[in-house]
Amino acid sequence: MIEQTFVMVKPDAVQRGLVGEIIQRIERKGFKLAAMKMMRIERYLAEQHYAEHSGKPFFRELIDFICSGPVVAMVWEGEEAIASIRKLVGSTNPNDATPGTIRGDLAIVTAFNLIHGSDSLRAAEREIGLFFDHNEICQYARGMDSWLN
Ligand code: D4T
Repeated sequence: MIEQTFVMVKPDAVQRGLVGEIIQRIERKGFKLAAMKMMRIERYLAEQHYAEHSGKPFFRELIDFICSGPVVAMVWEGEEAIASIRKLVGSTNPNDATPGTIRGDLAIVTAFNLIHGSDSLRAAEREIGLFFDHNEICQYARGMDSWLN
C-alpha cells in the first residue's frame, strides 16, 4: 500500500550537518519527497507531537531538546513507507540500533537520536496534519510509480 509518513530531522542532526545524509538515505531507498520545511518548533506543537509521552520522566527534556534549534520536517511517500522508514531509522536507543540504520551508524544516545519517523498510519496522519497544511504537500508522478499502481 502506498503510504505517506512524517519524518523530522531533529535539532542534533541539523547541528551536526547530517540533514543531507539523512535525506539521501531515504531518497536513495526510493521514497518520494512530498513536503519539506525547516522550522523552529513552538513548545505547544512539540507537546502535541509528543503527547503520548506526557508525564514520563524524560518528557520535559524531550520538549526542551526538540525546541532547542531548527528541525527539518518532511512528508515522504511510497510503498509501506511508514514501516520501511522506521527500519531505515533504527531502534529508539542508538546503541540497540542495527548498524546500517541511521541511528545505528550515526548516533550514540537516545536523547540525541537524530530523526523521528511516524510509527503507525494513525500517527502518520496525525503528525502530518500537525506540521503541514494540505496545500504544502506536493503531488507529482514519477515514471516508476505507474509500475506500482
Ligand atoms: P521518535 O518518536 O522521536 O521517532 O522516537 P521513537 O519513536 O523511536 O521513540 P519514542 O517515541 O519511544 O521516543 C520519543 C523520543 O523521546 C526520546 N526518549 C525516549 C528519551 O529521551 N528517553 C527515553 O527514555 C525514551 C524512551 C527519544 C525519542
